[in-house]
Amino acid sequence: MKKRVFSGIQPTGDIHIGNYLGAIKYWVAMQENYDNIFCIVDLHAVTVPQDPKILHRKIREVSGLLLAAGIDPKRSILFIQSHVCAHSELAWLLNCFIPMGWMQRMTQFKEKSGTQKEQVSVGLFDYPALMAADILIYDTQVVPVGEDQKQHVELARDTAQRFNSIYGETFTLPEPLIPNVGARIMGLDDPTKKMSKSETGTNHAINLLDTPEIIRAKFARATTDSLREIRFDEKRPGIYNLLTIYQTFSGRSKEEIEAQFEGKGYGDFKKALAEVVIEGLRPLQERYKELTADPTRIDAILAEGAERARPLAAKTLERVQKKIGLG
Ligand code: AQP
Repeated sequence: MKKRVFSGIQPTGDIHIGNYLGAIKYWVAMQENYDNIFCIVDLHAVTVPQDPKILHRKIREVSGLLLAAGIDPKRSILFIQSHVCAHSELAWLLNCFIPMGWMQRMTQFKEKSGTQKEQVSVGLFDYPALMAADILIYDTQVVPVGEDQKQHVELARDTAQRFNSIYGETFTLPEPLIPNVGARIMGLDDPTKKMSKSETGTNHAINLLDTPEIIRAKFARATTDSLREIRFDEKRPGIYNLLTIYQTFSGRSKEEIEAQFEGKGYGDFKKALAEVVIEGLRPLQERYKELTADPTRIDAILAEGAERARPLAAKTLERVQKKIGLG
């Protein structure tokens, strides 16, 4: 029996190389050895205000990018979260078992709500409960995510454990799977901040659909430091982040990269970095163009994915309802 994998991505903003290196790349690689379910989490997206037309378009764009990156609908279930309503229903039930104190410790809520804690939606605060439902409803064992989502996966695991201890064996306990390299790609304009779709700065992120000219210009402007040596030194966040991106796209070791750029300047390194990223993204961009030439194709894949996900989710929900004594 292959282990069950579940992971999701929000259809918000532009998908960037942080999402790719921290998550999507691993989802693609894991397809062979795991039983995979990947989800476009549109219900998570609406925890902050969204323009309906843009959201609808972004759901198709993200789906197209996942398929172009190599998610194979024959081997993996790919679907839109809101098409399987059992996610919301289980989230409600989990809400009734998750202590407020656990939720109040979630760092993503603290970061995203900032100084607006009284104004943001209840949904944003409750985001981890919905994510726990997404994971637990498929008896997930492994959740491949970037570093920023580790705390949420741990909350899902704690919730499963708590529920099981009250009602007996009900949920499978999930484990986060965090990549060794690329788990936390930082912003090009501010390497102390995670690269994020919701950051608006024009030089913050390299997006998967950026043209070669844009990629070259963004890397040329990326923040570094006043030193010269090109070394993997975590105390120098700008150059460290760029070197990590180079490492993941080139597949070379740290030693090989440091030797390659020995005696060279930041300008030369940034040019080489841009080229390796452009070449790395080229096949994905070409496949994306082909796929989106027929807009009905992506919708058909997503509809089929939801058909396959629904009975799996319904089975877990029914099990939970029975344990609680509902109906
Ligand atoms: N900077 C990052 N480095 C490595 N991995 C990252 N991920 C996100 N940013 C980085 C991983 O990408 C997957 C999908 O992310 P998401 O869309 O669910 O939401 P997020 O984690 O909140 O990502 P963003 O880009 O920061 O989006 P917004 O701004 O919309 O919230 C996840 O596995 C995540 O860990």
